[in-house]
Amino acid sequence: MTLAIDAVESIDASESLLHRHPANPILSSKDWPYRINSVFNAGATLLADGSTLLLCRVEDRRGLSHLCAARSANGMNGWEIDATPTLMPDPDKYPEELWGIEDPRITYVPELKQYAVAYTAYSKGGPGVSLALTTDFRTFERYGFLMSPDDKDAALLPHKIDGLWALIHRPMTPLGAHIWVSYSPDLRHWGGHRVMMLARKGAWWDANKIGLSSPPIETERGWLMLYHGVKHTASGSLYRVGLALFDLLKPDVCLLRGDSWIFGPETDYEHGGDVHDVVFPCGHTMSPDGDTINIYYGAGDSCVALAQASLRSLLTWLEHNGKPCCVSSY
Ligand code: BMA
Repeated sequence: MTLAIDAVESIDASESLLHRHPANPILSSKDWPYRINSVFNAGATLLADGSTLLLCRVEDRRGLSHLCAARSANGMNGWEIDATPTLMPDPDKYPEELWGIEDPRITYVPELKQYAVAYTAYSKGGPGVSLALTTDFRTFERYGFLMSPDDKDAALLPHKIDGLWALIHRPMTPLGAHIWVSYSPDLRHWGGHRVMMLARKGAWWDANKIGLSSPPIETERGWLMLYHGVKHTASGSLYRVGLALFDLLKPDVCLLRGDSWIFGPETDYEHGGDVHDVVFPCGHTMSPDGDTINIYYGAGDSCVALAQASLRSLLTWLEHNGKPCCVSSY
């Protein structure tokens, strides 16, 4: 009995882990300097001067997406949005970008002194993972398809592990959509594929389909990952966010995984929009206090919103509520 009550209390505590910004949604189509349908699923990073850059997925009025940068001194308001698209699909040179580019995740890579942007390229054969490097979010060096379709929800880890770059991604397989990690000596040739975490089955909130949210956060305890889970219901898909922790040196080893989600659609802008009931973080920044994480998420596939969390509280919650999870065979 006591155990059951404890479990309920710890699940309730999760509701206060992420705090929505009162000015939400912080960016929507009406803010855009040119005519668009929607803006959502933004990658995020701090620039050298401490300002925040969001690389937003913008859907045009044909239904195809490109990326556009918005910059702000405090990461909350006063956004300066590029007057024209920042990174357009380039299907003549990169045929995999035929139907647009989506859902960027940004990692600053000190060894390269560049930002690595992993994004979804929507090819005729389905979505795959592409990479571009940039120093200024004005010019980009494209690496093309890293992972062939169907694959998405990718981010590069910020440094090599055992001499190899590591990319987290989410291939679709006949056995489900699970989170994997792959390795490369040069960012071009990828191998050593390992499953990091499996989608659960049945009624779970993260059954059948999971994917990385924003790039993992390196902590002393391990790589802290926010991930999305998709529940298929009679009225459509329900996107929520959960927490897991992975070994720093062996990222395919899941040290802890929480059972309950920590963030899900609750407000009008999350329940409504072009796609109902979606919260979809693709980026975060760390505040100067070293503890407050600013999590930028797409809401309802229609706008960008901000929620803040304490890194220490996320880790504490996971230590109390998480269990080791093992991928015994795949
Ligand atoms: C996922 C991705 C996201 C989108 C979400 C909800 O599969 O395509 O870009 O936000 O679905 O529609």
